Amino acid sequence: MSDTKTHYRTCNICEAMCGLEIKLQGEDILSIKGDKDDPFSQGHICPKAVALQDFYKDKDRLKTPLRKTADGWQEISWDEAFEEITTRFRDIQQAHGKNAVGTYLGNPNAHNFGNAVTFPGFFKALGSNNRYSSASADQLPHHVASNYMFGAGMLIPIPDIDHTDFMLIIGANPIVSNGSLMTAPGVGKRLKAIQQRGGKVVVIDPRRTETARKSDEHLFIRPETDALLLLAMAHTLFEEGRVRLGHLEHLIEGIDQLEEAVRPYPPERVADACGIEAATIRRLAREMADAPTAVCYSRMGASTQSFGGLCQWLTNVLNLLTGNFDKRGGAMFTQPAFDLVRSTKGKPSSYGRYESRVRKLPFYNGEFPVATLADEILTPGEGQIKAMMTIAGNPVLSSPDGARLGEAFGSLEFMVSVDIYLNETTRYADIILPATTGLEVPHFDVFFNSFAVRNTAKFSEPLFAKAPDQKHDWEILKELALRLTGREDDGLTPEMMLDAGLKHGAYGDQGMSLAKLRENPHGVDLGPLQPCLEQRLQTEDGRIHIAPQLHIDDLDRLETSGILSEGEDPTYPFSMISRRLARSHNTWTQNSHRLVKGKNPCTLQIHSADARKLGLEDGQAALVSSPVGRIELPVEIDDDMFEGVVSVPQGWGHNRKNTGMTVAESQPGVSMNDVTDSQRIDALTGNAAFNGTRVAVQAVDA
Ligand SMILES: Nc1nc2c(c(=O)[nH]1)N[C@H]1C(S)=C(S)[C@@H](COP(=O)(O)OP(=O)(O)OC[C@H]3O[C@@H](n4cnc5c(=O)[nH]c(N)nc54)[C@H](O)[C@@H]3O)O[C@H]1N2
Ligand SMILES: Nc1nc2c(c(=O)[nH]1)N[C@H]1C(S)=C(S)[C@@H](COP(=O)(O)OP(=O)(O)OC[C@H]3O[C@@H](n4cnc5c(=O)[nH]c(N)nc54)[C@H](O)[C@@H]3O)O[C@H]1N2
Ligand code: SF4
Ligand SMILES: [Mo]
Repeated sequence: MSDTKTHYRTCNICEAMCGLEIKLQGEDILSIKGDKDDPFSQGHICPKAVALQDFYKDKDRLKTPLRKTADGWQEISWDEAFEEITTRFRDIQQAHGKNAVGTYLGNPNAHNFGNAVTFPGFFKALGSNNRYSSASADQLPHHVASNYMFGAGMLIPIPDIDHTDFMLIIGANPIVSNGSLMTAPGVGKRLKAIQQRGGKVVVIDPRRTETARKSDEHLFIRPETDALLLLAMAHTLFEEGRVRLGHLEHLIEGIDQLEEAVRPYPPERVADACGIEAATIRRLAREMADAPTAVCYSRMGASTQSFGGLCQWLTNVLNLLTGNFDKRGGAMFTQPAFDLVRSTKGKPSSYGRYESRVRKLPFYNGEFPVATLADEILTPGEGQIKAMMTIAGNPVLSSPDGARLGEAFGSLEFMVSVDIYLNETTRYADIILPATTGLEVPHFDVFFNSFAVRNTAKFSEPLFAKAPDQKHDWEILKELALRLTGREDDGLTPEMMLDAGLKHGAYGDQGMSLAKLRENPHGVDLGPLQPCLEQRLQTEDGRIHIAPQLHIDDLDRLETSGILSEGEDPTYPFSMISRRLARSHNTWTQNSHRLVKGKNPCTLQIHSADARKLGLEDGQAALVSSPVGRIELPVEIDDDMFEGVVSVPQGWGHNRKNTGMTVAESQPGVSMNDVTDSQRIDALTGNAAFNGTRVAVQAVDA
């Protein structure tokens, strides 16, 4: 076929950064396949990439700004929309102060470099500290640990999966999620390669996951007890004289305080609470210490829980104590071509600068925890949020007690959403601004290159031109910033800012630039991760703080939480955890027929022994309730669940009224966040504690 074209790009959906090869005839997509010449992903993709064409063509996708009126949604011009938003935001800020306008950023922002480079200017123009994002429903504990241990929240250690001999995976399911804070396309192959070179993979999870099934050893753990396990492993290393700090010894500060802090946690003390035998905990610690190289990697399951801050600190601690930090095969640091880690030396840290008004929660990573957003909107008084802007986020489905957040949005004086759909969150907006997405957007990963298991760089041109009336997210943000400040446009585009960042980055002197990336549409390989922490450390004293006071102090909360002695809760006997599904991404991909066809995947997984006690049969509808709310969903009896624990997919719940996602509404599932509690947080970081939510389960007709 003569007019067949091939386009290369990076998939923007999840963190894996897979290279795509898209064949087209005219405007018609013939195929979407993995790009074998992408130096990083080498041809790997998952089913979601093929659905990029569905999102592009989706008839439900918004293309014109909408205004809510008494007679329903009305299409308006961009100019009208911008004018009304500017006026309303200005008036509200004049009457109630700058912080009266809040913002919420969702996950797709992290996959859009235009947004990343435009946000600083936008936030300056808006001038509000009331910033929230999905980060506090996700990875905030990682940033807090990095800030206090290494001096920069973005300096996150990444498991060197391609060279390790022993990988301990805690609360992550990369076979399904494709990896998180570990950008590793084709992670299945990479895990298998560990085994093929004689290494070992161990998974710690209350569910025998898809990843666990491929590992050498899986250990069930009681939800939220991971900090105890990690403390006991660290205890074992000290007690048995196995601590080896290696090449970082001269940089590590606080080792005595650490030894003191872990002393009260012998494995024998935590074994019952965790559900893992003391001898097994000791063996794990020894295996990690004895392996030529080893890495402990803990993620969502160990982050979105009541002790997420402790877990992420202790994960770094184990990697440091076994001499596996900043070392090939251990936990390493990237040297990305566009570097987000700026020198913070000598500058006051923004961490902990403010406290939230209602619940006094900390301001970390430039924002307050989303678990308290509804409180800030609903609680009257000075500093109350009166208007909101959500940008590529669906917090009504994604935050704890999302239903209450929806009510809070409904009570606002004014709300704006920048989104591609009319959905559970954007339906509360007074104005929705439609952005371009996916195949219409140029792509460069500023965030995920910082979290990748190999240094590479790649820029993708948009495949399809945007329609004359469409706007990119960044154009919307920039226009609002200009109107709010009355400034002239400086003419800077995200591409120019990216180019400047590349030229001034670590590879600038080797000719790195946007032009170079344009010449290499498959991407440029910059090599495996290298030891570099000594140069990249940002702490004031240039040292690694292995025992930050903030984290040490949080051990008191762990001690008094009752987790070590917890008995049965007769009212809410089950512990609910989340899971991800291979064919959906958070809340927004369910409008692709290709992805959601077939049986309803939004099921309650429960062990057969538990189901028997409750008289529940496979496929029967179950009612899951907590003090916050209730959901009904089909039972899936599954002996891959730990007894006493039930699992529900996150990101579902398109069963609300007045949204505009046809396919999603035909197979809506339910939102587990109608049951989760916004008061349940990791008090150290403010991150939402989804996992371990106490629930009751019964047959619907009971
Ligand atoms: N119970 C429970 N809750 C969870 C989790 C869990 O494991 N369990 N996981 C948490 C995690 S890790 C995350 S990251 C959050 C996600 O939480 P959110 O980020 O709030 O949710 P998303 O579904 O990613 O929302 C993306 C929104 O952006 C829109 N969108 C998609 N592409 C674009 C685009 O290109 N431009 C614009 N402007 N909009 C776009 C979509 O329509 C959708 O409204 O959920 C969290 N919530
Ligand atoms: N297909 C698909 N891929 C995705 C996404 C998606 O929605 N769908 N979302 C993307 C996003 S935004 C993110 S942040 C990443 C997340 O990627 P991952 O971190 O891999 O997250 P999950 O797949 O949710 O796996 C978390 C695991 O923790 C376990 N768990 C729950 N509670 C506990 C606990 O208390 N202790 C322990 N040890 N384990 C526990 C769960 O059973 C689950 O297996 O995935 C990304 N990739
Ligand atoms: S694994 Fe993630 S990046 Fe790769 S194709 Fe699937 S959704 Fe896209
Ligand atoms: Mo996430």
